Amino acid sequence: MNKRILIIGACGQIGTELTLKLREINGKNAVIASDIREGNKELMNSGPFEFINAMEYDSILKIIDDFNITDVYLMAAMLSATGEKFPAKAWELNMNSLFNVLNLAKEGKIKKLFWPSSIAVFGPTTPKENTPQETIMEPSTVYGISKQAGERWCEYYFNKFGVDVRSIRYPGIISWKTNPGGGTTDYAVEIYHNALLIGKYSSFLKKDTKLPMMYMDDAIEATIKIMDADAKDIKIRSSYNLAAMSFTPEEIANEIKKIVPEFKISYHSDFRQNIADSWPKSIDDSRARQDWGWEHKFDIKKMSESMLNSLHTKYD
Ligand code: AKB
Repeated sequence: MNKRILIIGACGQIGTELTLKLREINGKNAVIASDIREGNKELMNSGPFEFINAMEYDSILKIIDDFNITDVYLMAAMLSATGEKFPAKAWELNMNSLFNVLNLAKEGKIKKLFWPSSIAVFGPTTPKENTPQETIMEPSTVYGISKQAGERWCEYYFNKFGVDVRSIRYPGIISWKTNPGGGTTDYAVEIYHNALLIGKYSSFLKKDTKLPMMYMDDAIEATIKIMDADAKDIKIRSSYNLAAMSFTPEEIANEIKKIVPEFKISYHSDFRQNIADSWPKSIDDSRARQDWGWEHKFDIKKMSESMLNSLHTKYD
């Protein structure tokens, strides 16, 4: 049977580009985009779209039946910074949406499931440099707690019910097509927009706060690669560490200055500093590289050139 894909949360930062790429590969009618709100023009014009609330089991089931869906990507979630403002809502959305799709897979309604985890599963007691796949995990944010619990449930559904669920721990994702919303790593996207629009940026993280990051093209490639891998090669059914680069606000500002010499940065940290301080600085992703051939392509230089070129064209 041909692959038929449903993306829940298709209008978000990663969902938008994932939908566009999967449509390019599989054909537009094989990929159903869904969200509780409409997305940008490019997304909305690229193929079929359905309104779905990720917390409503019956609405997901209806679309799965109507479109003979085989694979689901659950991209809807409340991220770290917003999660701290609305803890109960974050828990409810992040957990209920996951249980909905895990149960649909358990009941044989879908064949394969992608669910993103995050570096937020780690906490202040985790080793900060080259954080191993298996290590101390004591997340201190609601978002991180929901992702860690989610990982345990994914592994449980695989072991108990044979659910083919695959997951990666995304670092901060940097992209130009759609803005992120409510994350702690969002500064690394805003900084490029502000550099081009007003030539300056006020960072909400301190200048030496190093975090693991990845360019969107690499994130999309990893997501599609883990879903295309042979089931026998997916040896971790909680979630894989994934990495590309790590940098601080000061380092990214210096990279931007090479292209926009008049760019100025200042630092005024807020509540997101505590969140960032609880996360790893760099990640050991050797298991993903070994098991299903993960390789990143973008470093900070290549990413900065691509971001500024693309945004320049967008704003012109
Ligand atoms: C966030 O900052 O909350 C996210 C993440 C690292 O999962 N970008």
